[in-house]
Amino acid sequence: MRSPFRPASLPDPAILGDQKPLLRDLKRRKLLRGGLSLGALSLLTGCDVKRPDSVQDALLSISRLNDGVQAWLFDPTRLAPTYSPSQVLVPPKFNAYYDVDKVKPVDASRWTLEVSGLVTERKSWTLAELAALPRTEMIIKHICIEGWDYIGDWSGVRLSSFLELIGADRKARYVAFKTADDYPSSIDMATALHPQTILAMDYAGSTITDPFGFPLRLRMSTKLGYKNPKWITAIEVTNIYPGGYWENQGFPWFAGL
Ligand SMILES: Nc1nc2c(c(=O)[nH]1)N[C@H]1C(S)=C(S)[C@@H](COP(=O)(O)O)O[C@H]1N2
Ligand SMILES: [Mo]
Repeated sequence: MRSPFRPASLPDPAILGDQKPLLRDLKRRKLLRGGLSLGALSLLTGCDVKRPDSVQDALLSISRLNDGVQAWLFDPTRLAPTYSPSQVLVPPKFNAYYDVDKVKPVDASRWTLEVSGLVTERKSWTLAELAALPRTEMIIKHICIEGWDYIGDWSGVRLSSFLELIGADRKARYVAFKTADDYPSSIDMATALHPQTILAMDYAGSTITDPFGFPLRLRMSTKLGYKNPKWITAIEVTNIYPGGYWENQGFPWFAGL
């Protein structure tokens, strides 16, 4: 697997200069924010950004990726395609901002989900309480901005039902997440209320395993992989822009394509 985490050795900025037309095009299509740094670019693909052709490969893969999924143009009322059980990849493909052997499993007996912000029920939830809620299952495609995808079978609690349960102000702008591995994330309220946005606990009929976000992770059909936080520990409903791990480094926040 390509590791997207290459913090060392930032390249000469002149190299990106050669890619100005491509960069401009990606910015125009809102695929990159102004501030996408060279560091973020190298994280994005794991490519060696010291080699100009590889910078171009990276940018082209972002460009192609979007063209392939543009048909899904986000619409809060529209459902994304679903797939059949025979297409599901077991186990799923792993990604994080570090390698799989660095995953720190969450201790379910001590784990709680903290709920805060613009909600009437500001309590913490245990896993048993969450597991007792009605479940929804969906077989959807997971698309990582690095240019790979897989079909996965996720089940858990619809985020819209959970927001209703906690008395969330559904006119608020954002739902923000904190995770056990310091990967803050956030989505717009329309996406949070989308029927294919769930707090997932199971994958392909079994409890999600540690690398894939046990005990609780977000799965949405309408956003790229990096908008789906794993190992969630807190949910906040807010009107203050919360940003996110990759978003703060220049990746598009909406990422719904
Ligand atoms: N907590 C946390 N969630 C995360 C990440 C991460 O590094 N930490 N990586 C994101 C990225 S880039 C992708 S593609 C997906 C990968 O999910 P998977 O391992 O279940 O396929 O998780 C997303 N959620
Ligand atoms: Mo990703």
